[in-house]
Amino acid sequence: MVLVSDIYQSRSDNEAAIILRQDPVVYPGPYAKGEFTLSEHQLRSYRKNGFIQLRGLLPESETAELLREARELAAASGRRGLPEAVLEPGGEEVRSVFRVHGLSTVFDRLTRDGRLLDVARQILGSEVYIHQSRVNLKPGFAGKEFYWHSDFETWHIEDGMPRMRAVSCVVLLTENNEFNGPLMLVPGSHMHYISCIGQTPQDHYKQSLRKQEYGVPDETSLRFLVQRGGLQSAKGPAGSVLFFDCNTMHGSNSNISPFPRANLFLVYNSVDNRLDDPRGGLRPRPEFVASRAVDSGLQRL
Ligand code: 6CS
Ligand code: FE
Repeated sequence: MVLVSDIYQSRSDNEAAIILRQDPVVYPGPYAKGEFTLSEHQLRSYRKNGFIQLRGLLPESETAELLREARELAAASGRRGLPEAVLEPGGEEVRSVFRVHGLSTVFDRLTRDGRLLDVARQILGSEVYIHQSRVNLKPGFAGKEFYWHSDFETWHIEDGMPRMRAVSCVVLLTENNEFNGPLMLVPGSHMHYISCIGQTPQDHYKQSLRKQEYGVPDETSLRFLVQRGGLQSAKGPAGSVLFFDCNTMHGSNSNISPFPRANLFLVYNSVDNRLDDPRGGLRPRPEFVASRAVDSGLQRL
């Protein structure tokens, strides 16, 4: 099938463009109230900024266990040369491990934990499944940056995600501070879609997960977003949890401090927003980066 028009067109023209968001930020639905759902006030803040950070959502003892699990997984998958283990550009250190909810029962359970799942369902207004999961390790001295991007731009073009109806849940596994390259977000940026220039090469993910060069917004658009919304960094102690909309512009600096910065990402997508064909004749990315083989929503624990 050839798509004649795509409301979120990108990487198909040689000019950048800014497109207004065509989708709700918070979807009405059957999961608006639950044990761990956000308050009205919190939800309003999420809707306005495109993210919300909850300090101390997970207790220290639990976070320490998750960090241990993440490190073991990184070491084991790096040693075995699994495709899920992505190395730092020009280095040997493990940068990210993907599909952690498939590799570890601890992370699998966490995806169904009410503290996270209630919020994801509340925001997306439906049952949800995991589109992508990963740990970003950003080791001290060696962890390289993640340049500015909207996840949705990549998921729409490279994975065929139809609409903006996914939310990333980030569990801080170590403290994130001003020294170790915390995530930076542009408040309000989720309301604009930055259409990027450049054609995407086949199997782009092999390169982009180490260092992204396509699907990168232009400087004029970034300036526009930051002038409107400013910047915020997601600093906080381990156990804090950040929920951010799939179209929120974000990035992070490299970590030249001695302190490692490890974060777990669970991306929830609505079951009503399952993946289509990628745009521009691209081959679908592998299952460990973009899940297609899920038949039903997550069962809450
Ligand atoms: O390509 C992806 O799906 C990923 N790339 C980045 C830089 N962020 C989100 C996602 O993990
Ligand atoms: Fe991202």
